[in-house]
Amino acid sequence: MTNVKEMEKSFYKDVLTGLRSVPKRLEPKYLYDYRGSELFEEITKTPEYYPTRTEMRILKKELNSISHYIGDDAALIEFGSGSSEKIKFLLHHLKGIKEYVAIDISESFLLQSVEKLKKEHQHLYVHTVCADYTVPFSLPSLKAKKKVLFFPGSTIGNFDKQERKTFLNQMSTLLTKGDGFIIGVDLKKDEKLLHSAYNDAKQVTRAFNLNLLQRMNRELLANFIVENFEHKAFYNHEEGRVEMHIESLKNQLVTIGEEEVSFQKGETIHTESSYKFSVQEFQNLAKEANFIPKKVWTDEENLFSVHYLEVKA
Ligand code: AVI
Repeated sequence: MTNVKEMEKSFYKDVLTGLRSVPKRLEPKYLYDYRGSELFEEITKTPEYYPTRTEMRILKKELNSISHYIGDDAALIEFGSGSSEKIKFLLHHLKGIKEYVAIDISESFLLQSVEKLKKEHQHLYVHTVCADYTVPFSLPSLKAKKKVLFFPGSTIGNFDKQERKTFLNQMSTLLTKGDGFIIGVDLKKDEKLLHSAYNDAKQVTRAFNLNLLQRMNRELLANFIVENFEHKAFYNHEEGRVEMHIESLKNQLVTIGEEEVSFQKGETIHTESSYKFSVQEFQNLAKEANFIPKKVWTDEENLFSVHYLEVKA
């Protein structure tokens, strides 16, 4: 497991490396400080951002089928949340879940949201793990018969090709034969719909993206003038992904700690990729990582998919 102090130190190192590379880029995990996590929650409530509510609709509609796959004595292990409606809904309705493990990179956000869950589900064993799940970590020892990983929201789409391969392989090593993995995966679709999902009218996604500059100002004593930058998000057809960037509106020099970084007008920092998949594309990836695709649930418009994978051996 990566501890929080190490994560802070590597933030500074990663920022300098990322902003000195060509093109400039920062890892999407840095979008999620406390404020970033709050803003992301807000994005999920905008009318344009269809993934969260569509996934929730699928979970509601397919509850019986999901219950069948989870079984009657399972530990549900969730990556990246603890506060979402999705987990509350599953814990409330699926009596086969006897234990819950919440894993998140943001310690304060994790502890706060899990505290509420504990009060609402007094008979559930609840564990919290503050970890960066993109690097190897281990699970606490669990009582339940079966482990089921839960990775909703299509966060897998924020990993690049190699990262998602590594992630899926790592997930399969956390499991033993017969254990499961429920994963939400956003589907390829009309570009206009994708464009507006990442350019919402209330500009919450813009605030979420630009918060990264404010985070660097807060945590790394940087002096970004936020008004000198703009949010940019578009679908890259060849790559099959929505790209989010922060664009510099002028030539400028920014101080970060004791270092300086220069920006040309129009130059961007690539802050996030959000890959979209076909069902077949994703199932092929899962198979390469020792999983058997057992079931896929989608909505009527084929916007989003939820997969149940079983680990082979
Ligand atoms: C968390 N992740 C799946 C979101 C996405 O759609 O890629 C993050 C996000 N970025 C902008 N809006 C939402």
